[in-house]
Amino acid sequence: MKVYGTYPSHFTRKVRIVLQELQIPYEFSVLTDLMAVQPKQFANNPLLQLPSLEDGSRTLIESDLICEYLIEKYGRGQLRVYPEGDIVEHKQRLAIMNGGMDSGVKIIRGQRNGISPDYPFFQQEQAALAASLAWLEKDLGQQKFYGKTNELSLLELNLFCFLEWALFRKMVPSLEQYPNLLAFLRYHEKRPSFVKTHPSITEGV
Ligand SMILES: N[C@@H](CCC(=O)N[C@@H](CS)C(=O)NCC(=O)O)C(=O)O
Repeated sequence: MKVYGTYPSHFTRKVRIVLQELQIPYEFSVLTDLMAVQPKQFANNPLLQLPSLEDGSRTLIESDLICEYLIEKYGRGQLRVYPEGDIVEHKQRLAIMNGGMDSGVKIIRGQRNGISPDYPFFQQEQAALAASLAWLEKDLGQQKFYGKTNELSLLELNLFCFLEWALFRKMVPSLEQYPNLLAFLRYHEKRPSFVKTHPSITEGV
């Protein structure tokens, strides 16, 4: 099993957490030229994005699809894709988390390319990121899990990766204005698979 990505990438981190949780050994190949324009420089991802996963003869892109594939193929019930409950509501949550993370990626790509953050484009992305956090804050309430059985699913994992990345990349100065999200982060932050994959750690798997 081989994962292509970068250490700070929140999308890559989701896959690394699932692999840790399922105790699947893997090789981590770090992509270094993020300005490259050939799919082959992104492990053949035609969208020039990361992560991607190689499992035998199969290559997959899209972090959620990869996580879902791993959980369904290797999970033996340890992790859930979605919690029990209303699947439409869960998919909407996931879309808002991913949308906020995408806004963050656009902002970082602008910075990397030396484009002024004063452009309305980036201000809109920043506003979308903040609005996604506000939506998630209200939706989560005081829950620490989205399902009643307190099992880790793709939703908690996504939210956690989004929040720690937003702080790490200084997309938000703190989570003080989002007390529910802050409490959620504090509740989960000692989980070994989360600790081992913090975006500041740039070695190991
Ligand atoms: N929907 C994709 C999004 C992947 C994505 O945007 N990845 C970022 C890294 S976190 C990326 O490839 N950015 C290109 C870059 O940084 O140049 C997924 O879930 O895998």
